[in-house]
Amino acid sequence: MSGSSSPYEGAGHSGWLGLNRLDPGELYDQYAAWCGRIVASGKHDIIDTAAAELTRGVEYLLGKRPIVSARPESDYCIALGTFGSGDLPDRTFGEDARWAIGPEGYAIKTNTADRCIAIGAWTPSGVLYGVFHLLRLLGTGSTVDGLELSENPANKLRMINQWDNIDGSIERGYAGRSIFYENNKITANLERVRDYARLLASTGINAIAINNVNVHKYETMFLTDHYLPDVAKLADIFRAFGIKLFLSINFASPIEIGGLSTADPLEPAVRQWWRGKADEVYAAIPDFGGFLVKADSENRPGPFTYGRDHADGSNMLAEALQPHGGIVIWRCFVYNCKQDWRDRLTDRARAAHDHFTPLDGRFMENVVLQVKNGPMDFQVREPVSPLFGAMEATNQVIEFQITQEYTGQQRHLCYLVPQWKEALDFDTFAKGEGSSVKRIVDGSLYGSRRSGFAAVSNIGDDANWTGHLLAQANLYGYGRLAWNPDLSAEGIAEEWVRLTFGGDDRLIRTICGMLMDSWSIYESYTAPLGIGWMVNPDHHYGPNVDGYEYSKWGTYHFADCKGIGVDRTVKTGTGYAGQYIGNNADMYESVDTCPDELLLFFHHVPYTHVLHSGQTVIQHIYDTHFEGAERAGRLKKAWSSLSGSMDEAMYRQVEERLTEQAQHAREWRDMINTYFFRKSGIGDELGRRIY
Ligand code: GCV
Repeated sequence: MSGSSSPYEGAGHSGWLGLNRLDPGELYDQYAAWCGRIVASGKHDIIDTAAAELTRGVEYLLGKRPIVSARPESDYCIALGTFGSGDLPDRTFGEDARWAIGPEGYAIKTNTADRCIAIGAWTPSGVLYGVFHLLRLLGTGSTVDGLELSENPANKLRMINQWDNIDGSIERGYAGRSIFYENNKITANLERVRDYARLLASTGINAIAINNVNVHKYETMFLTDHYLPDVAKLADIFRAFGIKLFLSINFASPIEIGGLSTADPLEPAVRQWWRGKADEVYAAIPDFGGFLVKADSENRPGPFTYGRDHADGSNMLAEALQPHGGIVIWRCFVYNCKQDWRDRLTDRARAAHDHFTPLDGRFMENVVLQVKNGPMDFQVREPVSPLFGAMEATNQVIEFQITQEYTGQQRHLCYLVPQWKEALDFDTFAKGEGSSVKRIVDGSLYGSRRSGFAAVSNIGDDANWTGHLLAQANLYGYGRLAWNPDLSAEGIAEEWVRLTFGGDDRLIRTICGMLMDSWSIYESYTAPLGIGWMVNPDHHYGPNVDGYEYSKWGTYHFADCKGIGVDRTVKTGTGYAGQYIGNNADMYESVDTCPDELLLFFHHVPYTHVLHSGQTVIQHIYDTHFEGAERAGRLKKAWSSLSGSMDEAMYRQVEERLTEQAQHAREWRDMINTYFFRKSGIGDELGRRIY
């Protein structure tokens, strides 16, 4: 890497945008021929950003800074701009090409007649995304002779949620402290925030909620004069990268900062208070995105306190934001977190569907429900939430968790894109075959006006952003998938590896292989067959089979000396399987058709139950845990084979994490195997060591 003035040079700070210097040769000459000059047309801050990003990227790659200016007639150049500014993009793209492009889309074409590579779009954001596309092509060594392509994002909302607190901590953060806040203030280090905005925009992200959905005392005051001017400064930074700023709000704000005695959504004074608040926020931030809300969830206030429902609560806020074009993103993570573990009928998995489906059709057009990918809470394996496909008349976005709360906390390698793809490709059968989750969240199945992706970020102030350098692939992959859910997990991995580490084939194959194996490895040495949760309470790291078994959180495995699993069937269990539609309900209802990997999520079975794989449940537990720990060890060996073929600091960071992962995988193996051996009294067929 070169050309950067970053204090974190060499530690992964530039991420996938710190393009490696190209060696002299044919490709270098080809790029150098086109990239010496950048001509930008259309006056706009985002166009300036686009030109600056291209300049920076080309400088990294070629070691020479391109000139940004109007061009003398005969020079080759990259010409970028919005249509209608009467310049090279206008000359390059005909009517057909232009009309194929939506508001955030772009077209790129090598126009030999006019000696330019043109990047054209209807909006400045489209131009910026086009620039990042071209940089991706350059960074992955693609030819730029004869380019002719156009792209539109599949999803309108492509959002990141920060779970950052004003004291600088991050809920479920595993990469240092917040880059946004310190000591109850919004940070003055806006440079770091700008670097983050750049990384996000380069993957296509267009929205960010900058504070934790658990909104505490001081963050509640973000809506007041005390904090709004600083929030507006953050909005300025993100705006230059085409990213809208949102705030998580406290439903009880009218009481906590408004001096009212109630937050009842049907109370006129409360509604009036929110309208006034929205006016103030928009006066400070004219393009403010809206509110993200966690209400009646894990002890947060909400409409239930007043005997109202979630349509009442969200519509009140939507009404306040509507005149300004803002939206309410309302989370569906609503369940009883004070359950009695003795109660076998209450099922946390059912809760979101039970609460929200009766409200279908009652939400205002600027309310969007944010639904976690699974019904529980970001476990390594869960079925898809049955809410997808169950609310035809309601806008929905899917929520993923990039931060690895239950998937190794960025101390273990777990590339999550394959997991997300499985959820997106899941067929809900809501309107017959082909009703995949991705078609619900992109709005095409029901013609929803608002739709998309949200995800909890995995970054902090660690030099390399994500703690585990390879966890950057999850942030990158999330953005790419939000733009185009049809991209393959392998393709995204390869792109990220090429951009981050450069083009050595052996290195690319090795790291891609590690990424692609990592989810299955993590799953195999942790909780088996979809049961989840066997972690230490609170911090959620490391094995503890009964950690949540006698708790109030509704997260049980019900293991005894005979068997294990949760009976969620309609016939004999909680009835959760019946929340799915048609074939899916039938598939999960029967042990004969339930997929092995989710067997214990849906059924309580004896340890001697034979899986489709031909193994008994108990032998499967032993086998996967022995193999999983061994495979974790092999990840480290694979990485060792790359010693000397990359920046030493980057190599060492990852080596350290993989060493720890291998050790902790053995701890998982031994705890889980020992627990089930002691419970069941059944030995391992292969006589391996169990304690
Ligand atoms: C922000 C899980 C996490 C909580 C998180 C919550 C949520 O329960 O453990 O830290 O709170 O999900 O998504 O709201």
